[in-house]
Amino acid sequence: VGRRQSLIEDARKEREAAAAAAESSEASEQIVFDEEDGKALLNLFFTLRNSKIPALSRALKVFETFEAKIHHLETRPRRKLKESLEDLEYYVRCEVHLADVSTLISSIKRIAEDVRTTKEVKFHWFPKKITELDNCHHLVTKFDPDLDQDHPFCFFTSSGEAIPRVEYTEEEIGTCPNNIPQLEDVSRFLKEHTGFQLRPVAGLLSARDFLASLAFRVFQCTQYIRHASSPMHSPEPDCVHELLGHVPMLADRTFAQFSQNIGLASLGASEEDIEKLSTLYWFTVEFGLCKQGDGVKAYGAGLLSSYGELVHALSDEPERREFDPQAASVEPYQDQNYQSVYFVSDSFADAKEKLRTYVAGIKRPFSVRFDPYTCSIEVLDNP
Ligand code: HBI
Ligand code: NLE
Ligand code: FE
Repeated sequence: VGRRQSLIEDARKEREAAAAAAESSEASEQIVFDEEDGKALLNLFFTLRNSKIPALSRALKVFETFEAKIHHLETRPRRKLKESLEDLEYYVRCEVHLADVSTLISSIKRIAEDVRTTKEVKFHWFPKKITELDNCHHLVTKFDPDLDQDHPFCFFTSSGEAIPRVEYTEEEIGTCPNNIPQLEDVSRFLKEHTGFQLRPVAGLLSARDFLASLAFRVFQCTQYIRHASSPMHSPEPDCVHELLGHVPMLADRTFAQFSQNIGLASLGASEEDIEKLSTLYWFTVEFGLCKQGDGVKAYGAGLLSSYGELVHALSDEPERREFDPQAASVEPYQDQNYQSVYFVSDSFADAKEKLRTYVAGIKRPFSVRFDPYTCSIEVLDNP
């Protein structure tokens, strides 16, 4: 630990000195991370000084100190740059803890010459075929099966299968007038109109999984219903929210495209971009307002399914701002209470256009295209 500490300290000093000297680094140090386990894959190229000091073993000590797992190590011939340098270049590919990456590089720089690190591209897994949505089912809140033992609510069905019908109790039906529509019937209707289909889900999904399904025009829907004693607001989605809030919007062609575009933008995106996209989703799909004639109307699903918040949103209480994706993507939001800010679009078409511009600014090492014939995602490498 002591040696590691001193390496870290030395590296810090070195970095500061380097910054002070405004040393232009020829090396591109973009390292792409495997966010799942906090490891980075790193490629290093360097040359060692031709001297009596065993430079290679010193270099290897650095990898050892940082517990870097060496996947590959080779020497290769190289044009002699200076007389003092060896005509061999070392290439090391290793796996290292995210937090140690920059210190490891600085440590190698103290021993070796002409250190370069290359752009290694590693991004989050994402579904490329609609059937792979079976992997996108990570719940954020635990669904307690003890609570609803009587109900055959579906946790997940493979796409293509019919959504099981639920027999709601008298009390549940009492939350809304007449009856609760079955997801399977609604899904068939939507499919005919905009190609969207519903999939049953047991609760709140991770934003990444939820958004990924939108890329395939699949909307993951809860099937249970809020308690009849609090019909005006529910902090979590339920089928009142899905059916009164989301479904009408998903039946609109422009809006369906807007939703799919958010989904496509989310595939393989960084954690930070997922966070921004889900905030953007929140202020549009869930709580968006839109101009109509001289007035302002609500279109967000979270407003259409919550009479309480709908009245609040259109009152003088909250702030209403013109929709700007850049601003909306970083605006803090409320998921337990009513919003204090809403964004107003000129029209769906305008919102779709603005989103297109925003999405174009998201950096990914590839681009995606949805192939409607096969319902799959084509991945194109960026040049
Ligand atoms: N999961 N089932 C479900 N329904 C949602 O509306 C939902 C979700 N997970 C995440 C999420 N919404 C929000 O983070 C969006 O902003 C993406
Ligand atoms: N607050 C909404 C409602 O009561 O219907 C649900 C919000 C889901 C994000
Ligand atoms: Fe919702």
